[in-house]
Amino acid sequence: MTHSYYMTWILPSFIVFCANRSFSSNRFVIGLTSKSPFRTISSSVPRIPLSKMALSSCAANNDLASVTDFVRSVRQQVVSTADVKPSVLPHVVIGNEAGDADSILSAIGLSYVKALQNAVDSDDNSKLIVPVVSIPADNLKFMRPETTYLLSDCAGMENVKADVNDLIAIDQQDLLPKQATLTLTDHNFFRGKDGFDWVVTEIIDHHSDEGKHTETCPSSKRAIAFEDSRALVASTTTLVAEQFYASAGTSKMPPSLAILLLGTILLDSINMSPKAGKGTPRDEAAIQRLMDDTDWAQLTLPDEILAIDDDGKKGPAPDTTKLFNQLQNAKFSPEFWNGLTAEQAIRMDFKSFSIPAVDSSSMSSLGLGSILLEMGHSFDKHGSSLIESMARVIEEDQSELLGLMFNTFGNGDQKRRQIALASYDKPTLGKLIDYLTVNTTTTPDLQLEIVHREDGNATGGNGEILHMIWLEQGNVAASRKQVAPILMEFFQKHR
Ligand SMILES: [Mn+2]
Repeated sequence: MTHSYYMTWILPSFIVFCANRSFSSNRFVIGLTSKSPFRTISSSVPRIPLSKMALSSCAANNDLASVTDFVRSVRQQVVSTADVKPSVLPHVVIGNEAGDADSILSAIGLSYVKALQNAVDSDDNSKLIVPVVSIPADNLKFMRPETTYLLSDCAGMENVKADVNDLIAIDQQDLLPKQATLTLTDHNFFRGKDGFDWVVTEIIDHHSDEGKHTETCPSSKRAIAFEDSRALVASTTTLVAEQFYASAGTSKMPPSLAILLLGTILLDSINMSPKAGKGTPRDEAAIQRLMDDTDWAQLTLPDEILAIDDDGKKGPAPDTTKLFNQLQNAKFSPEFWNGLTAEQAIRMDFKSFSIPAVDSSSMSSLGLGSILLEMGHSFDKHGSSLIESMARVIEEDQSELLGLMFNTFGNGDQKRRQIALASYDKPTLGKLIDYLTVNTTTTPDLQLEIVHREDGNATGGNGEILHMIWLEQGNVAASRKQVAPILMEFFQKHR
């Protein structure tokens, strides 16, 4: 009881006290709603600088000192207030269901930025902001090596792989608020969660806008950096960095947050490789500012990613190429991918999309998984179990189509993409393949070439035959962000 009292009252009060004391004359929050997130970070909105003194005098003792302290205190508050009906609805921030580094770290990063901003905005300091990991807790621990490297090795969240850690994941039902408002990061359509009343009120994303949640999330609250079939930023974490700097004045970003954002932007932009065609000037500007404008000496980074200064000595700052290579190697590690079962590999980075069904009154879905191995190698390695798993996933999800996108790197930034499409509906699959390969008018042209057709004898529970086509994708720059809308368009218009 005393513990609960302390957590529910004293802790928030302390933050309020701290905020009022240190920041009341230094308002640095300009307000999320009052400006376009598409504006560049050199926005001309007048700012009142938050002095470093003010930041450190408060940060020394409260839960906003680092991203790790922040998530720990959020979890403690959630645990201790589980039975208390809040006077203000908690606000959940969550990434997409595939749960890549961008989804998980943009949600954590944006929550922390919002909390930092609220701490100096005395009108709105009572709101509990809860970042939620969008995949099951065990998946993060065991199946996201690049994300756990950033969180534990770089940002100091040491217990990230422990059974009880500081984060809250989507399958930890007891810890999730039953009622909440919601910010979606790295996606813009939340399909809902059984038993939970969550209302989307804000979107921060870089995917094609599916036009959902418009009643509760009007255009002024939709920061969707996607135009003309292209993402305007490679990473949602670039948008998070922009939001921080747009209201921070001269105050520096806590280095524990800076390293999470920096690592994710490097991963998503393929270290700003021009050949990969992902990174944009906004990503470049964010990387520059994170590198130049962070007090790296406050953070102890792993030796293997440290930059070497002019004297040939390792300094406290990260080397962007070393950091990128470390993360990329963790993510694409063949040992890691070869260690997964066929179904784990399919579900590892998986998204499903709603499409109108044949009778056009109901909806069905298409699923798209991303596998970081070569396609032929994957089918050889798993043999029939990969095809059987594909059949099972199609049945479980009641999908019309399952696509597996195989994505590998050769030496340097040599990229290769392949797609395997599978469906029980042979005529529709045939039409789709024609749509994609014969006189195609899709934007962009995926430059697909058929390499193999198979009418698999992986009969599922219903005894039907699974039809499958393997394709080589010549346009190696086109990721799921481009491929998914093309497939959706086919099902909407041409079936
Ligand atoms: Mn993303």
